[in-house]
Amino acid sequence: MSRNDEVAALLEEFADRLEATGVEYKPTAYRRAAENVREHTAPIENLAGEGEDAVAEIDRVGDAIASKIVEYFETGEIEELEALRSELPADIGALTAVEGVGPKTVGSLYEALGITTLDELEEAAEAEQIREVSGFGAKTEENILENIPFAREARKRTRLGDARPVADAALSYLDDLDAVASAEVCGSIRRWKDTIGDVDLLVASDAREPIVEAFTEWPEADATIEAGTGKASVRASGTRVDLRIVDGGEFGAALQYFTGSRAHNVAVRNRAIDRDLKLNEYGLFDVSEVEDPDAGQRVGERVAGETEDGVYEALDMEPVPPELREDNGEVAAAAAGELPDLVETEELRGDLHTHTDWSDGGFSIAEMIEAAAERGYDAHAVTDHAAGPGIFGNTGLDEAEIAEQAEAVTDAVDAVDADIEVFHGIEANIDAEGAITTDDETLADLDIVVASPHSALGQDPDAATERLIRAVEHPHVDVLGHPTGRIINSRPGIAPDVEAVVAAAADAGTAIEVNANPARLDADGDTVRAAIDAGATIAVDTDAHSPRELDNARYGVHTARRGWAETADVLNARSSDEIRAFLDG
Ligand code: DGT
Ligand code: CA
Ligand code: CA
Ligand code: ZN
Repeated sequence: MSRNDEVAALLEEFADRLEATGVEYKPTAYRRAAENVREHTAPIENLAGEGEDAVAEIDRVGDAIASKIVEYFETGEIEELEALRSELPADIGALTAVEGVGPKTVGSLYEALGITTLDELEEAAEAEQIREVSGFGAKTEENILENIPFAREARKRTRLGDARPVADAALSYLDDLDAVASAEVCGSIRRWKDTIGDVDLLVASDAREPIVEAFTEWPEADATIEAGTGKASVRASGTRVDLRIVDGGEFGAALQYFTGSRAHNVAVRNRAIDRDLKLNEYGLFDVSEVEDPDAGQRVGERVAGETEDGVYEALDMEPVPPELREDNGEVAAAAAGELPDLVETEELRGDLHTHTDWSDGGFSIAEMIEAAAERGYDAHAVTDHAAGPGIFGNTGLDEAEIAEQAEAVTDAVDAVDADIEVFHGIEANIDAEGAITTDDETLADLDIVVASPHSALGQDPDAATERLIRAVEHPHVDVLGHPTGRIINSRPGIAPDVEAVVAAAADAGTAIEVNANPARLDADGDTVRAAIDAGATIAVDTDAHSPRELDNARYGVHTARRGWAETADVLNARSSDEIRAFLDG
């Protein structure tokens, strides 16, 4: 979130709280100001640094609001907002997300029943207390109760694995329309962020109306949110899908702009300004001979805009892969011609973490090997769950069962008779103290040991750090599986000191897994980057429980790319001989 977004959200909260206490007119002024702060292209923190007058230059931001914004940057809070918060200590954002509950309702329900959270709102509605409050009735109470689950869901961002298929389907639908010259996904989807606010699509065409019409008639759309001349939004599978239509000559500039992130765009735009160029969603313009570059969107001489690569090249930069566009050093690297040569999905040569029906998978060893061979993989590891903490019932294998499975794997390899190297391993458990809960002798006989935390996922960060360091230093552990145990939108997992863990992993020659299951994406991009900087190896594995889940590999690869992973950093992008050498080492 940029600081502009952050301040806009604060102003919106301010508006809601004023409204909840019965103030008139002022809330509207705060909401308008919020909108303009969000849209403003200059970073608000810079303006605030220059003082109130600079902030008040933003449209619809008056002196009073400007002084509050400056106060926020100087002191870290806004006194008047803090007063409003203590006067009405309710989570107004969560409560107003319930359809039919506005700021005024929040105020009344706090006053009458002391409601501050969604849970309390639900309890009160279930106890039929709300219908007793003046101005409310049984019908209102029923509506509130009905809408709470949706509000809970809607406040979450959509997982990449849920949104990406929607984006792919929308894109292929648009691509098939005659009027569409080119189409691309943009926004956070194109950057492969692990969660998505909404899906953004961009189309080049000179026939806008038929495209908007066709888009709103897309069979997979559940509802049209809005339809204008150059843009439209629909809802599909619970996600908002935004479409923008531009002229072919401006497609590259628009693609660059709407891919974001905002922070990356600010950095690139500043580079343009340094070169007497003006960059916006319409193109890159030479404004060195122009008196007022802000006189219009397309002033100056167009130097790029048809293709995105052309925009970067005209700024003396290598084109920046979307996954890197987070303003984390990629602009300087691109300018120096030093961008990493990122790993690609097609370069994976095997999967080193998969399950079968010997533990909680749904398919036989042979079926999983066949599926891997069909994908063209050279290597495949069978790593069912070992019994231990966090593994439900008797799904996990004990030492005797692991020995038995070794023979079954040999038999399956003979039966399948495919040109693929199969490793027999286990997904062992790291207990709360960092011990591996399978016997050493058993681990020593295996080709590969993936060790993962499955229990005590609420432990404190120091304990988690010690735990993972001990696990990666275990002599038989080859790969640290899903390091935090997070489930996106559901549980945060442990929060170890990442630098310390990856340094230990690098020293011990233990690979860090990017678990490609879209509910996990664990390690995340930041951890991958720290791991590579520390000299550790990355394994991109699907943790597949079925042949179909082997297709999740792309989510893992793009997450690794967000961590600047090159082909050479990734264990399973190597030949099966090299993988074996790593595992034996
Ligand atoms: P999301 O949807 O929350 O996961 O994140 P994004 O990055 O997809 O953001 P979104 O959908 O609001 O806008 C898509 C991109 O368009 C964003 O990454 C940058 C660009 N963009 C949109 N509105 C603005 C704006 O007001 N200022 C700037 N600088 N960029 C914008
Ligand atoms: Ca978006
Ligand atoms: Ca959007
Ligand atoms: Zn697993």
